Amino acid sequence: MEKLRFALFGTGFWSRFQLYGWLETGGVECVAVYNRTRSKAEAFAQEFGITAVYDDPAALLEKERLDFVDICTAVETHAALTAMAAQRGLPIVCQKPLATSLAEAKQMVAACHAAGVPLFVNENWRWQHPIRQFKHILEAGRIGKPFRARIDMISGFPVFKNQPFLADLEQFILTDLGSHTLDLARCLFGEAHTLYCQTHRVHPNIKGEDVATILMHMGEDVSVLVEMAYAENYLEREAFPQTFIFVEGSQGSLKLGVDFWIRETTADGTHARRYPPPRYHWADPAYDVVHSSIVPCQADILSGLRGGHTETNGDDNLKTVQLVFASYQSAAQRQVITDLTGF
Ligand code: 89V
Repeated sequence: MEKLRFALFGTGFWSRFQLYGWLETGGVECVAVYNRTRSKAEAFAQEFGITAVYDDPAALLEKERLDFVDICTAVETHAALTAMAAQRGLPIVCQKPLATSLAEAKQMVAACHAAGVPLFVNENWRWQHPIRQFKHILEAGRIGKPFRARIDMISGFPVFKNQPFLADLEQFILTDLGSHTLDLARCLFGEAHTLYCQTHRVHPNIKGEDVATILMHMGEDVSVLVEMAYAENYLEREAFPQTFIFVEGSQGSLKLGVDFWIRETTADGTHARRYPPPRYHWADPAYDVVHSSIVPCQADILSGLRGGHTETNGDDNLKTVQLVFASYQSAAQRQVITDLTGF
C-alpha cells in the first residue's frame, strides 16, 4: 500500500512526539514541515531528514503534493489552517484542544463537511494502554451495571516548564487536560446529561484555572466525578501523567491505580494485574503513558484516512469540546448545565 504523504504544521514540544508516533505507526511519510519561525522549522526538518520547510502555510499547500495535513500548532491557529486545507480538499488531523470555543469548533467541523473532507482529532488519552484495558474489563460486565465513577488526574508536575504557553492561557486546565479527561469519561460511560463544575487557580503566576472538579450524570444513569489539578502542591506521591479511575457497579468494583495496576473486585475476590504502557525510545520517560498512546491513536486515525472509522473524528470530538466549555459556563454561573444535547 502506498504511503500517505503529509505535512506537519507546527514544530513545537508536542510535534516531535507526534512525528515519532507517525514513524512508529507506519504507512505515512512526512514530506514538509511548517513553523511561523523558519529557523525552528529548519532545525526540526533537519533532525528528521525532511527537505521541504515553510514559514508560510499557503505556500506549503500550494507547492506540496499531499494526502493529508497534521495540525500541531497553537490552538488559535487551528481553525484558519483547517479552513485552508479543507479548501484544497485535504483530510485534516488536528491536535486537541480542537478550537478556542465551541462555536469555532462547530465552524471547523462544518467547514470540513462542506468541503467533503474528513476531520480527525488527535485525542490520545482514551488510547493509553492501561485505560484501554480498563475499558475492555469494564465492558466485560463482571462488575455489573456501573452506577458511580471517579476519574482523577491530580498532579503537582510542573507542566509549564515544557509547555510555557500553558501559563498564558486564560482557560487552562479544562482545555488542556479536561479535553482528555472529559473525552475519557465519554469513552467509558457515554454522553453527559447534566454537568456541574467548580474551578480554582492555585498558581499565582498563571492566567487560567489549574484545578477543576466536574460532576456529570452520564450514559445509562452513572454519576461521574472528574477531578484534575496541576497545582504544584505537595502530593505524597507524584504520578504524572497517570490517570486513576474507580468504578462501582452493581456486582463489584474496578480500579485503575498507581503504576498501571487494575484491580477488579467481585464476589470472587480481588483480581489484580498490571498493564504498563509500551516503551518507545523517543518517548520522554516523564510522559511515557501519554506519548505511547499517540501510536494507537494515530493507527485509528490512519484507518479513517484509508476510508475506515476513526473514534476521535470531528463530529465525536465536538461532544467533548461541548463538555469543556459547558464546564467553564457552569463554573462561572455556579449552575448545573442541563442543555447538553444540542448535537
Ligand atoms: O497531553 C497533553 O495534552 C499535555 C499534558 C499531559 C501536559 O496535559 O499538554
